[in-house]
Amino acid sequence: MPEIILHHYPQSPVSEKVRVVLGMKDLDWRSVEIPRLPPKPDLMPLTGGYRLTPVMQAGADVYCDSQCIIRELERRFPEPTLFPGGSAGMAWGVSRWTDGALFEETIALVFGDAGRDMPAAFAADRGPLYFGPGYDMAALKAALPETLAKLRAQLGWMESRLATGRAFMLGAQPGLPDALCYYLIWFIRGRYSKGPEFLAQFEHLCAWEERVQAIGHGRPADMTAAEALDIARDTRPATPERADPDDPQGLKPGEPVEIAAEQVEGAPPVAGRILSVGAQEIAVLREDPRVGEVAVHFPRVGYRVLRV
Ligand SMILES: N[C@@H](CCC(=O)N[C@@H](CS)C(=O)NCC(=O)O)C(=O)O
Repeated sequence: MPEIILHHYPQSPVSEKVRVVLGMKDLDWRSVEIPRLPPKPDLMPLTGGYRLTPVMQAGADVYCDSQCIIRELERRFPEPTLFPGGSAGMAWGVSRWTDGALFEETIALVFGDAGRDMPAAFAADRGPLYFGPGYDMAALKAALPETLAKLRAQLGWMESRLATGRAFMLGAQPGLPDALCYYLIWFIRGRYSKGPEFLAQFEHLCAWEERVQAIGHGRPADMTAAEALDIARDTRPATPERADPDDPQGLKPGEPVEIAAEQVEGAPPVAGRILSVGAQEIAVLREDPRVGEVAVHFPRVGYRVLRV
C-alpha cells in the first residue's frame, strides 16, 4: 500500500481536522509542509491548480478537500471507524454545518479580532478568499460582538451534547464529529486573542477538547516536496475506472471536464478527463510534465463539474 502523504502546514485549521483523523486511526504518515501563501509550485503539479490546504497523496492519487481526504482514509483504513454506531450519514451532514456557516463565523472572529495586526500579504490573500472580493476588515471588527453571540450559541450546542456525560460526541468512542468540532475550537483557542477566556465558559467542551487533543496525530514523518513529487512520477494512479449510469449530470469516464471549488470564486478550475464518477466523489486523470499521469479526486458536494 502506498504511504499516505499529507501536504499541509502547521497553522492550518482544516489540516488539524485531518491530522486528528490520522490520530484516531493511529496511522503512520508522511508530512510535506507547503507554503501558507501562493504560489505553491510543488503542489500544483499534483493538483493541477487546486490551491486549498490540505491535500492528500497516495502514490499518483491525489485527494483534494478534507471531505474527500477523510472519506478515503476511512475507505483505506476502516478500523477503528470514524462512524461508530453507523453514524456516517449524520456525521457528514454535521460537516456541512461545521465546515460551512460555523467555519465562516470562526474565520470572521479571527479576522475581525486580528484586524490590522494581520500581515498584509496574508490579509490580501485570505480576505477575498473567505469573504469575497469586496471584503471589509473594519466591518468584520465592528461585527465582533454579533459574531461572538452567534458562536456562543453554536458552541453551546456542542456543550449541551457533551454535558450528557459522553466522553466524545457520539459516545465512548471518538468519531468524525469530534474532529469536525475540534478543529474550530483549536483555531479559536490558538488564534483569537481572547480564545481561552471565551472558551472557559464551556466547561464540558474544554474537558472534551483535552481528550481529543490527547488522541494525537498518529505518527508523521517529514518528507520533502521533491520526494513526494518523485513518488507520484514513479507510480501509476491506482483508482479503477468507474461509471455511474445514474449520474444526474450524465458524466462518463473519458469525458474532458473542469472542476472548480465553489468556495473560491474565480479560481482556475482543474482540467482533466473523468476516470471515476460516483455520488460522493469524482476523479479526473491529468498529465503533468513533473509527475506524469495523476488521478485527482474531488468531493461532489461543494464542487462544480463542467463539461468542456
Ligand atoms: N473545503 C476545503 C477548505 C480548505 C480551506 O479553506 N483551507 C484553508 C486553510 S485551513 C486554505 O486553504 N487556505 C488557503 C491556503 O492554504 O492557501 C477543505 O475542507 O479541505
